[in-house]
Amino acid sequence: ESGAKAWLRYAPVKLAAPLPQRMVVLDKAVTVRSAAFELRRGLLSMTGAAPVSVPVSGYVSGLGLDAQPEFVLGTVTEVRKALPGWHAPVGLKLDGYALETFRNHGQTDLIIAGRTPRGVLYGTFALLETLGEHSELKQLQIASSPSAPIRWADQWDNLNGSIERGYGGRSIFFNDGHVRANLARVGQYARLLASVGLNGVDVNNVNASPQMLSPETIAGLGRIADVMRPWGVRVAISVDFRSPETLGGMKTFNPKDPQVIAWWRQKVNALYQAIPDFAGFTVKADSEGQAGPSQYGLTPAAAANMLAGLLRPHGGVVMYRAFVYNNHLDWNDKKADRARAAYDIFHPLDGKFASNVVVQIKNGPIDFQVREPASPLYAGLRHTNEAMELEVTQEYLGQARQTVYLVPMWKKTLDFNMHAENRDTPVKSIVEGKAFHRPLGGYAAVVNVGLDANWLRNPLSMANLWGYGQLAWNPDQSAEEIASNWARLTFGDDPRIVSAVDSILLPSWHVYEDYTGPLGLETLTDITGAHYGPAPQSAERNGWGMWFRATHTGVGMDRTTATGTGFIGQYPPKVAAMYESLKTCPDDLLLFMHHVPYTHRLHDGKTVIQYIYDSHYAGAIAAQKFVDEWKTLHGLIDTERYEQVLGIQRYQAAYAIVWRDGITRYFYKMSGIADDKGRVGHYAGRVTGAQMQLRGYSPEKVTPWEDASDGK
Ligand code: BDP
Repeated sequence: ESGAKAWLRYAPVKLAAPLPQRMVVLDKAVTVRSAAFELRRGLLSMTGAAPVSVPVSGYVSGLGLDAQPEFVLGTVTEVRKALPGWHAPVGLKLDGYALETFRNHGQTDLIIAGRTPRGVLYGTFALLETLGEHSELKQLQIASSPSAPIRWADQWDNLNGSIERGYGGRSIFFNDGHVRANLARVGQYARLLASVGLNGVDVNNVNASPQMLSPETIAGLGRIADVMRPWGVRVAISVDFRSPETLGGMKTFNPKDPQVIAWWRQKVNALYQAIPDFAGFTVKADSEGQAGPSQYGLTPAAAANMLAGLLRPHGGVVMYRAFVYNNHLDWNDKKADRARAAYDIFHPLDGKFASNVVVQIKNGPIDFQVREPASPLYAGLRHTNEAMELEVTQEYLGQARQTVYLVPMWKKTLDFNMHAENRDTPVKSIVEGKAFHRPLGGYAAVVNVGLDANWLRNPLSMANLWGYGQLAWNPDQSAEEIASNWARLTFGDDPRIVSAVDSILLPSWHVYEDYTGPLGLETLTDITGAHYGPAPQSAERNGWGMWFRATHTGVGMDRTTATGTGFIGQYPPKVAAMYESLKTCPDDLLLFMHHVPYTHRLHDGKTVIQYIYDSHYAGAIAAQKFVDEWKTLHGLIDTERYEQVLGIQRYQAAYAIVWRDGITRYFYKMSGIADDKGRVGHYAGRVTGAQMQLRGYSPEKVTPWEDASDGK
């Protein structure tokens, strides 16, 4: 198997009870037609028989359906008309669905009813998933609604076909400066996203090309939208705020300038001509070299509201990214702190954003590191719509070469109680709009699938895309249940398969953290290039601010209000108090919040330096165990995926040692404190390249030194 089908393999099931042989489709909407198509396709594959579509006889005259067991698909309104005895569950939200068995004329019908046509599609996927997981559909009584209206996948695709931080091949949307002629993969991607309830895709890089707004690209975007629409997935694009200048040839891009506004209006109108259900813009401005309103002394609110005003009449939104910071910070300035930036800039603007602006906030205050606290900005905006930005593509987290299941990490942020207004306000309740009664909100995750047959290259990485969709729909699900369901649908429901896959996925985030950057050190990788591999020196002493301030005596960023950057003071009082005190600050974020001596003792009495050594060794051993776990699947799953993952796990096991040695030697050199187990710096039996007899090669000094053996 190539992995192209992902979790939609529809493997044969042994049916516990017969299913209806007929299907009535009560709605002509395109997403309902997709639902009917999917139901037939799924059931044919799983049970060997697809239900026959029967005409909607009798229903028009209000007589109800005939006395045969049937799948009944339609919006709640249509189903009620067809089956007057049926009552829709109360409280279904937009895009929500009901799955119910219903006694009708002595027969049992299976109702798939959506609040909207899109809900019918989600209900159908849910029904097929239930069948795949349990082999039966007895006594269905399910009502389910998404947690929030915005559930997007973002792609950082460039018009030339490359993908920024993409590891699964080239763009499925673009090539050579144009929208691809063949968009078959786009349709398949939309189907995959719909199957987990995702409803929008921003198709291009946040570092956007102005050419996204050229007439030719807009026409191409129209074709993309046509292919995704049957799956209920709307198109959005990222825009470069400087476009009126670069593309429009104007002398300014000032958002207050009437001509600039007129230029954007014309672009928005052209987009809606091509795409009547266009979802909106994502904006990265004043960030990492992208121009923005600050050039004219204006705020993000001024920029966002200008665009929002043009999109509003059409039903579009602006996702304005809070990822705004100065990447030329002064390392010598002890108060400089990148983590503060989003709150410092956006908190004062709370309440100033238009109703169709959503401020899109990365899960942590820095940038998708292996462990970060929840961004304090979540509690810092109470009169502004918010969305959480996550990364499915494993940029800092092993890319497609290492297995890291991210759901437990995301859960940690979603469940984190901000104690805003001294109430229980877990982050998920804020982005969903519940905590502060916001009408709009939700989730956007950078996915970056590519042309590789299996989408993300590492087959196990697909658990992250599945998991993202699951959480965006219902953040209360557990990481364990999400992993097991994914394993069952992706590889097979043999308990040995599920347990082996779980035993790799579930600990993988901690394992990765252990052999990269534990205790809140962040990922300790190279900052200016590929973001891959151990390179702590590269993370420090540059303007990018991913610092952990290691000296010869201690380590960690002092972010306290008492002596540090004051970042901790951005949290509501209860959370701030917890982080501020060494007694209550959790060990796993200790060095994110505090600067301590290497000999500082953690809550269990171990010193910081010894913990850094031990965790790296433990992590590397755990990564090697993944290989053995995976090997238990030999013969239980298809050879193709078995071999592919085996290769990845073997590589990960080896690369974990590269990490272990790079980081432990770095801290040994910095602290001068020996590992009390005598491991660091003593590698019995190891022969480095520089020690070998070299023919045609000569040893070179390497910078940073920790990337090499003995600096050479
Ligand atoms: C960083 C990525 C960079 C993105 C940036 C962003 O390395 O490629 O452009 O985030 O989110 O993590 O804008």
